Amino acid sequence: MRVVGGLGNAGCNIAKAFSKFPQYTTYGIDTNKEADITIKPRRTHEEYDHHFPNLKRKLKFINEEVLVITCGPGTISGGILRLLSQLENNTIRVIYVQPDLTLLSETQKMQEKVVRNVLQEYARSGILEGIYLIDNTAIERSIGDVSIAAYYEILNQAIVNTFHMINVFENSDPVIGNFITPTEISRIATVGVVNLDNAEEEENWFYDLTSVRDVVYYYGIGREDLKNDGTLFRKINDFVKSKIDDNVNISYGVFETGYEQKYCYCIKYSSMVQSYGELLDDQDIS
Ligand SMILES: Nc1nc2c(ncn2[C@@H]2O[C@H](COP(=O)(O)OP(=O)(O)OP(=O)(O)O)[C@@H](O)[C@H]2O)c(=O)[nH]1
Ligand SMILES: [Mg+2]
Repeated sequence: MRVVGGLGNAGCNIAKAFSKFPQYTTYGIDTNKEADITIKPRRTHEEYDHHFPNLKRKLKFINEEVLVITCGPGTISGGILRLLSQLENNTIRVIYVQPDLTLLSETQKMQEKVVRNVLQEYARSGILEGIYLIDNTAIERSIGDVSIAAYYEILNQAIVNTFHMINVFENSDPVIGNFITPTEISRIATVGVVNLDNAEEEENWFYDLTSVRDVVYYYGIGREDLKNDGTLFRKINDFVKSKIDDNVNISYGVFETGYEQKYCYCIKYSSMVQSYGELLDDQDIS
């Protein structure tokens, strides 16, 4: 994931938060002047879809790993498919931010549902390499109390730190691990963090994903602990084994980090469109 593009306010804020890491080139696309790429405001979702500007001159890269971030209820998210089509010669993954649905207007609810479903279908059909669903309310629960002033900033930091560390681990060799190659590609995913501080490990997922097929745990452990902590391997093994279930493949990897603190990030995959409490449509029955 070398290029990160955000569409709309939430997308731009999260893309910008990625820029603290030197590995990413980020682009925020929005209607305000402060955005990296400013586009003309439109009144409706449909107008953004029909009149989305050609940004190919600004987004000139090809064959890159691109991560696109957007939040469904926003009117500007109506342009997401046009934006994706302009990035077609890249490997594209999307982070879809689902906000608190109870606080949305009817129009926003409809827009949110359309964008969430279409993006998941794009992932299922392979146009997208994958989609990561994240739910603001779930992230908030995983963090605990969040002050109002710094609310989105704290959420966004949790999001980018988690994706960045998983990205780093996915591109490193584990010290030890059992990565299982999934039998079928599941392109709908979410991420989470395991709290290792408590006696009982606590998993905090950023989305309540259903029909899960594969779960991967990435442990980041400091060099000293890797050398000296004799109980660690058993603890990790016990935890991973406790997750085994007939329907789910469980993999893990232990990676060396330069930090003293231990980390565990996780990712889980499903091949089913997540309908979030809506009645099943045809697309959900496969
Ligand atoms: N995680 C996260 N969510 C945000 C952030 N900012 C806004 N949101 C959520 O995103 C939803 C969509 O709001 P915006 O991102 O402001 O909308 P937009 O994409 O700019 O779309 P417009 O309606 O065209 O302005 C809101 O319901 C907020 O809950 C952010 O920085 N981080
Ligand atoms: Mg906006």
